[in-house]
Amino acid sequence: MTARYTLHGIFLSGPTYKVGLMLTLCGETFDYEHINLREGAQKKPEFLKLNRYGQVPVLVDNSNGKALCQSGAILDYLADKTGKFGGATLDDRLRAREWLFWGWDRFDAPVYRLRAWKKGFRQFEPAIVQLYEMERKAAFDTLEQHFASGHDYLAGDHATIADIDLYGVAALAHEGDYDVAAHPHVVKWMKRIEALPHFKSTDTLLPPESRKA
Ligand SMILES: N[C@@H](CCC(=O)N[C@@H](CS)C(=O)NCC(=O)O)C(=O)O
Repeated sequence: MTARYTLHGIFLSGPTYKVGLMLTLCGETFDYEHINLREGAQKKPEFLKLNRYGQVPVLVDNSNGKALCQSGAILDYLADKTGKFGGATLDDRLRAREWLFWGWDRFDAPVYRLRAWKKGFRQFEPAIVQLYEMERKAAFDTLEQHFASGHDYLAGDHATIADIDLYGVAALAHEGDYDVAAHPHVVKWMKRIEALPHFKSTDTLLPPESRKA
């Protein structure tokens, strides 16, 4: 039987992990379709019908046929559909979205790109590496400041899509040789997310091949 959701992605992809983590924390089972980026499967016409940008992740909601892309937008959709992690009040929902957009502006790019560089997937000139290193540290400093000023989560008193999204980034920073331990309040927040029911880590959540729920 087809599960309610099908996640198209690749196990090495940070944004695919974010969506998988949201589904898992929401207790949703999902089919998983491995997209072989090395073979360019994401640029094939049949995949472009699902995502015009030719990227993973894509989430298909099999209950209505909708194909969604952009991990932050997918998390927002899932919060709406499941009633979970959307934020308890209007203020929490607004704040969660601010952090989501901040993430893509300041956090995801330097962390993901330095990880890809370290793994040899991408090449950068030394000056670009230096710029990303500065941006990565500045973003972690912003998070540290937030949690050091008495907040347990990014928006309100409970985990929201913002925590799930930015946790998905922070959890991969060490693969770009970043020492997250330099930010003790960020580490405590990460442990809080890891203690949520059904949590799965970056290396256990997604299989290297397709699978049915
Ligand atoms: N902002 C997008 C980023 C997606 C993204 O960068 N996907 C990468 C894998 S991590 C990809 O598909 N790269 C292949 C390509 O661009 O051709 C999201 O959050 O979904």
